[in-house]
Amino acid sequence: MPDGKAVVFAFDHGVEHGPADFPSEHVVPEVIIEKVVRGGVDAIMMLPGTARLTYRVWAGEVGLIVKLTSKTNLRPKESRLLQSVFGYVEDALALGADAVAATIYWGSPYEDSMLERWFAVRNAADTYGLPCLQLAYPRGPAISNMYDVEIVRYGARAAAESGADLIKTYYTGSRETFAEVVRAAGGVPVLMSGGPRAEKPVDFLRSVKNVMDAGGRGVVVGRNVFQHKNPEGMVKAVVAVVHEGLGPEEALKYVE
Ligand code: FBP
Repeated sequence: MPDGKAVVFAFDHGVEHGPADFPSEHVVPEVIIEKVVRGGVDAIMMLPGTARLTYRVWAGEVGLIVKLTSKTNLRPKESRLLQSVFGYVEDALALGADAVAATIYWGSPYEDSMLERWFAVRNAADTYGLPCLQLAYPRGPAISNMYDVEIVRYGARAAAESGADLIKTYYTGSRETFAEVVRAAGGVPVLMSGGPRAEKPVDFLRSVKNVMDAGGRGVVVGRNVFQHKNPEGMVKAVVAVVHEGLGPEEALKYVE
């Protein structure tokens, strides 16, 4: 976006968590996508298959970030620490993507395989001049608290040093700690990953505001939007905080 900030709708949960993640009115992908487009998201991040399925409702309306890795929760627990290939940079290009994305679980026993995949994506994307978003998620047997600032900033730094153009990572719980994450990323824009739905929307908006005040560049949000009864309003509220600098309480007017 011209102001260097972004609100991205994350929509890979049908694979990552399964359809049970969606309230029944949002199980059909086009229904929720129409709502977030109306709400004014800047872009949607989804798998190539989902982008193909829903082309009709987003094409020409919002940006597209094609996510090229994923995993299901149907796998045995230990192999959920690996993201598999879900498509190629050429698929993203054919879909008219503005960027591509891939996850690395930093600290996973499969870190090495995910790095191979990351660099395959990174190199192909370079050929076509596509930016690469890294979902830099610290996760693995040696990590007891994946939201700890030391851990999150380590992941963000590793993302920056592995060539990410944009980093998506966990909120560390406060403006001060998230500022440390932003600093460790050394100038690569950092976006907050939404996380499980907050009981009160204002709490989520507060986190977004803290991220922005810490120097973050926006948010990639899924559940806090599609599990809300008013997804369009939630998107409007997040957009107001990210792009207009509204306070969380003030932005709530869009949700109520
Ligand atoms: P949310 O805003 O719903 O947290 O979405 C962000 C995201 O990274 C999705 O892209 C992904 O499907 C999900 O979180 C993965 O969540 P987890 O691995 O923590 O269960």
